Amino acid sequence: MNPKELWFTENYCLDARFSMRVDRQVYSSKSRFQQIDVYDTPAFGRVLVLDGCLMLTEKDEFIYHEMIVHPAMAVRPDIKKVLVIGGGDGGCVRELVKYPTIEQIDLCEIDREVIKVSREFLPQTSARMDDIRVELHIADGLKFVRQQKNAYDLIIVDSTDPFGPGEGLFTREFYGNCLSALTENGILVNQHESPYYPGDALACQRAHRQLSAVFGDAYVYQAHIPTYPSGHWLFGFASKSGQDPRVFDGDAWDALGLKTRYYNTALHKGSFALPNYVLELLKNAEGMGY
Ligand code: AG3
Repeated sequence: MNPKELWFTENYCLDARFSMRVDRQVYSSKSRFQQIDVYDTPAFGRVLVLDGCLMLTEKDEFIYHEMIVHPAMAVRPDIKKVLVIGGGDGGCVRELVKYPTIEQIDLCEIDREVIKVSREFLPQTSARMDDIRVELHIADGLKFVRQQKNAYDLIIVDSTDPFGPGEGLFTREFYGNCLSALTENGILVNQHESPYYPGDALACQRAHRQLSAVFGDAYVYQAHIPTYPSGHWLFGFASKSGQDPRVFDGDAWDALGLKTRYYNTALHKGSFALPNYVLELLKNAEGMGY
């Protein structure tokens, strides 16, 4: 490696890491909550890194943001009020505003700097934050959701990993408060970590265990996100009415004519078909003692 070259590396575990070459560092600062870095990279475009963990790249963020939003919207096209917890980069909001039927989007982000930096340096992701239906709340999601009762048809937890500011968003208490914050048939979708490297797999199991304990049935679906640890990422889907997210009207969603680059209704169904080792991991999680 040319010693003059600049690289960003994320450690996936003690024995594996992932690197991308950096053209230049665009931003670097420590907020009250975390270290925020933005780089320009030849392979992935501009990238956002929080506390050394890669949050998004311009090249593949569409996969994550489409997959955290559209499955729930296809299952419940009548969703009107949405709460996004985290998500200060605006990627979820960008996908949500594609639905004219959504009336209100509350975004609860703990770190106002993330919103500021995304607005300034990540226009592709943050461009729709100014939509008239979007209201920003700079607050701790854990506390915010505690005060909401029967208020949202959909809650999307677009958090960091379960360390630092994101930790509380993987707890039973938080999921319990989400349950009370949801309307009758309300849905919760969360980013559910990767099943692959041992530390991530454990986080995945914990999330699944807590979510199932609170909601009863909790479903898990997957996507391929090249720049997240192992490239294999999971999402959680739980609803107040125990709705099976594999059963939905695909033609109705297609008839909306929305433009997506990853999500489609055939993939929606397939995304809930999990590899055996992941099924086993999740099954074992349900019996875990914490
Ligand atoms: N939130 C989930 C990112 C987790 C990535 N973890 C990691 N690189 N270790 C992404 C926020 C995008 N709105």
